[in-house]
Amino acid sequence: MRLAILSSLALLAIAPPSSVFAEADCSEPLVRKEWRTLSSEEKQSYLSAVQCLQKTPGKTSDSYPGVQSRYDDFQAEHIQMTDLVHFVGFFQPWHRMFVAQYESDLRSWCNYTGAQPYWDWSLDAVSPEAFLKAPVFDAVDGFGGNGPYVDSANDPSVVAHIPGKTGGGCITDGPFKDRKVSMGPGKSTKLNPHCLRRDIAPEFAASKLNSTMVDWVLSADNFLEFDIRVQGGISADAATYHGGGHRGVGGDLGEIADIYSSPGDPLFFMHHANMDRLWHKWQHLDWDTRQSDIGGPDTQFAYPFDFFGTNPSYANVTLNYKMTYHNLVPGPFVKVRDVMETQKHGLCYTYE
Ligand SMILES: *[C@@H]1O[C@H](CO)[C@@H](O)[C@H](O)[C@H]1NC(C)=O
Ligand SMILES: *[C@@H]1O[C@H](CO)[C@@H](O)[C@H](O)[C@H]1NC(C)=O
Ligand SMILES: *[C@@H]1O[C@H](CO)[C@@H](O)[C@H](O)[C@H]1NC(C)=O
Ligand SMILES: [Cu+2]
Repeated sequence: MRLAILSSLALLAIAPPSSVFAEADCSEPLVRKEWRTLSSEEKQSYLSAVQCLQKTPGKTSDSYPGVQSRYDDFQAEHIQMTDLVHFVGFFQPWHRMFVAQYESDLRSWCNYTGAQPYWDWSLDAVSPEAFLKAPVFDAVDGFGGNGPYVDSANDPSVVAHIPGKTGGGCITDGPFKDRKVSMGPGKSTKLNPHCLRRDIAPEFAASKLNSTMVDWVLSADNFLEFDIRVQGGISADAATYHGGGHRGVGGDLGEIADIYSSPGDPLFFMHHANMDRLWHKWQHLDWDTRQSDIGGPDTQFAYPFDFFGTNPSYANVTLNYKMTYHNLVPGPFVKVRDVMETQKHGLCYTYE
């Protein structure tokens, strides 16, 4: 990021005054593509880069004892920040930068030359059967599939029981089959090596991730309304597409369903890239207005109409709100204003 910003300043200094800042800043944006449109070779190079990041030394093990790799820096920072960055107005800006840093690290530390792909789950959520066959779950050209069925109906550790869950055990195939997830479940950043579990809930996914849901979310006419639709409620019933992706794949027991430790499943970044694509799409339906439309509370659950039955004091998030990433992202903070556009201020990507 710093390098990109510095080089863009250098470019500005020599560019004619009439040049458009966005072009000087980012003339060749990375083009993020849907997983199934990538060639087998492109899929393999992405999956290898993720595995490489999981072997690259981390930077934050002094703060988070469970960190074993650069990949783990992301999981740890998410665990640490969960209660500050979900059900707040900067939920989407925070995750936009989080995914962009991941993409940047895959490229700079692991020689990955592509963009972060995304998973358009609405293409698979056409039926429960189709969802189970989603290309992202492929054992060779994907992230592997479900775990074996584990009955969790009476498991007290389950936060929300997801109807129709079909798995719950350790994944049995794919490139992450033998990987030990370093931290989680839950809030702990202590080292707790464990297998990656998935607990796919195909009916739930088909009802929360289908194109009707996407169209409804995209039809919101201001950011606050859009964001509330994206984030949904806490219960399984009240989930929308954010919770639908996490719990449609993670069910009762999967890592990705854990609001804290979910980045332990590499599909987290595929899901969040798609959510970022939909925010980008929503913004560009009315770019003049929406490039600067932001809102919602800076404090978890503090929605004005008492959406979640709580009533903490709060301020509304503005473009000047400073988001924290500790040492994950360069610099002491990132302003919301700097991530409103995906081709400015060091961000440099778009969506196909
Ligand atoms: C990346 O490429 C450089 C130059 O070819 C090489 O020295 C380095 O080992 C590669 N790194 C990884 C993680 O593959
Ligand atoms: C599609 O999503 C909508 C909104 O969540 C839901 O009401 C509907 O039942 C879903 N359709 C199917 C076939 O699951
Ligand atoms: C935050 O914004 C909402 C919606 O515009 C408004 O109703 C509310 O009064 C604002 N809250 C504060 C603390 O400014
Ligand atoms: Cu999150």
